[in-house]
Amino acid sequence: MGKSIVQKILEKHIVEGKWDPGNEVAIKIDQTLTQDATGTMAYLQFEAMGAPRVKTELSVSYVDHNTVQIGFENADDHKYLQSVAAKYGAVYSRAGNGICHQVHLERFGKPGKTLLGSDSHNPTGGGIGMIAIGAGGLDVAVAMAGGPFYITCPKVIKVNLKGKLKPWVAAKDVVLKMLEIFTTKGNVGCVFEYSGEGIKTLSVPERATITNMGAECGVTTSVFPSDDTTKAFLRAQGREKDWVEIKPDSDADYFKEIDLDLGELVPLTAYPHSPGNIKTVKELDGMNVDQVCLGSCTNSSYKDLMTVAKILKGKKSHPNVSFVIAPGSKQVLENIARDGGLTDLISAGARIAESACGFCIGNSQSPKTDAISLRTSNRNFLGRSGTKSAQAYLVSPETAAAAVITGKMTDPRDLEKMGIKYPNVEMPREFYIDDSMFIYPLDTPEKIKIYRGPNIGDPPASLPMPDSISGEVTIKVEDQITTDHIIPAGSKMKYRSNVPKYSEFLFEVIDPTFHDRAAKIRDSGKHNIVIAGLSYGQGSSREHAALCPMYMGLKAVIAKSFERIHTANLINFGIIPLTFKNDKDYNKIEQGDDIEIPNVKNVIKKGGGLLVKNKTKNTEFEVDYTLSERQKRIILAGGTLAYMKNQS
Ligand code: MIC
Ligand code: SF4
Repeated sequence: MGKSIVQKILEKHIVEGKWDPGNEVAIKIDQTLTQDATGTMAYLQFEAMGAPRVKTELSVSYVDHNTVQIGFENADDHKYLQSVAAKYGAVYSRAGNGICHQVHLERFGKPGKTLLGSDSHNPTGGGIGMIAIGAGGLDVAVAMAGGPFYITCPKVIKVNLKGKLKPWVAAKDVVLKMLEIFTTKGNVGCVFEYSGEGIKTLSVPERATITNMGAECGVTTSVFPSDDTTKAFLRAQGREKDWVEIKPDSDADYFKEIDLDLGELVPLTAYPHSPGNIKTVKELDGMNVDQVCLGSCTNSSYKDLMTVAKILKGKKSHPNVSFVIAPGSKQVLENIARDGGLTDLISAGARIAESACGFCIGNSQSPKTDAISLRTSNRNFLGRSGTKSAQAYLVSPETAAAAVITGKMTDPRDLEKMGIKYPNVEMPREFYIDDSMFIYPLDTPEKIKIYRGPNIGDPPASLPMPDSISGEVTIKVEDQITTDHIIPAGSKMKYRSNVPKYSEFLFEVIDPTFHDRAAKIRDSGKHNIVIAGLSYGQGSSREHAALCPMYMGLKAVIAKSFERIHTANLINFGIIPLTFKNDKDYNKIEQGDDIEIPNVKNVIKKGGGLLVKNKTKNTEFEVDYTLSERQKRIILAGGTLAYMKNQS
């Protein structure tokens, strides 16, 4: 039986275990990336590990999330990251250079390599034929220190693309269709591998749009082959030498296969408040739009922005629409400027924001109360835009451009009726390249003093697993709780390096009283326990969704199911993820109930079933835990850092 691309790349990187979908394997990581919001903690953890230098082929530290710099906190973090990168051998990408995933694709991504990133949209690198996986900062720190990364060997789903997209239908619509088919739950442990004749019609940035938003389906990653299109992209980036061909064997073995005819797709949108809520744009035709945001790591490439620029050439943005653009990178901004696109966008009334995450993370451009906001980004969770009552719809750049003109949700194909022709934007044969915003590490690390401003604190220590967990259900939540629900980003994100302060915002969007109630329980010597529905911890890789709960004394989450990255983060911080043996037991437990999980330590050590006693209701029920031997040792030690300390 032949091999898929995923199997080919992973087999070359496996250092423990073997290719066996469903079982844990450890892989060698060639490259890492961090961004500032997760990077400060990752580098603090890296420092705590005591490695003298990063041991990967390449580690890049990007600054792209917290670039607003209201107050000293962001600037302190940036300076810390710059000094720590120089000392330990990482490349530093300065604020203004662009969004980590876009920049990495342009300047560093290499087909066939593994890339671990402390950001859930790291799979963007799959567009160039990498196995690019998102993880918590601590896992990335371990990889930087030369340790392997542990994953469940994935089940590979082949997505056979046929035909060609029609004019006005975009790569974004492909991935929105994937979300309609696969939804945002239940794909844990799978990888999407794209294949078929249709891939030839998609450029690398279009492929990257598709792999980027695979994250919303919950798959471990998504990957495209590395072919002549990849080669042309790398040539245009002055990096043809980085190209290698990567394709599956013709008789490769897949877990599942689906066909997707590109020619049959239509413009789609994800309506509030989940990227999995899919409708056609036509269905919402005529809905008034207040804001249009073009950018994010999903849709901010040269092709995306030039397409919108050409559609808007000579037009003006509708008076009711606030239209903002955050270009994906300095390279994108510079190239659209040189090719005239920037002038057309400015002339149409676009508000040009910094090349950074910006609006996508609710860090700026929060829309007005009850606004309808059309965004080319990847997440429309409740409150993520910074305005709780706003309704965010995820769309393609083409659909975004149509709304800029009409002030309404408009199927972009209808622009033809207004005499606007579909602009066929060619990929540049050669990009204008300027790498001056990267700072390369020095060979004299001893000369570098690490900068630590008052915003930089030490990562809090965790406690080992007690004999029994005894505490209270601090909060009971529904299905599909995202890490944005658990700990918000936006304006609060500047406290990422200050865990006690950041913890004040835990579950804020659902229940602002959570923090004070949890503190009371913790300070009375009891444990906090969270009860959740399906797919708990969707969305981002932010380890603060586990680190801050750990700081508040959380020891267990009992859910119907969990998402991959969040599960790993909980384990990394000594919190045990438990699943109901019988989902109906979810209905028998309430916020405020007194809970005991007796003998948890011994059961994890020796094996056997775990029982949860509800002392308030005088009932009990069984729970499951799926932990490898390594994960059991981590949980018992109270988390990865404590475990590593015990080892040395
Ligand atoms: C996101 O899109 O939610 C983020 C902000 O990029 C996060 C990372 C973070 O919270 O710092 C992600 O996707 O992992
Ligand atoms: Fe940045 Fe948004 Fe992409 Fe997250 S999803 S990396 S916040 S642009």
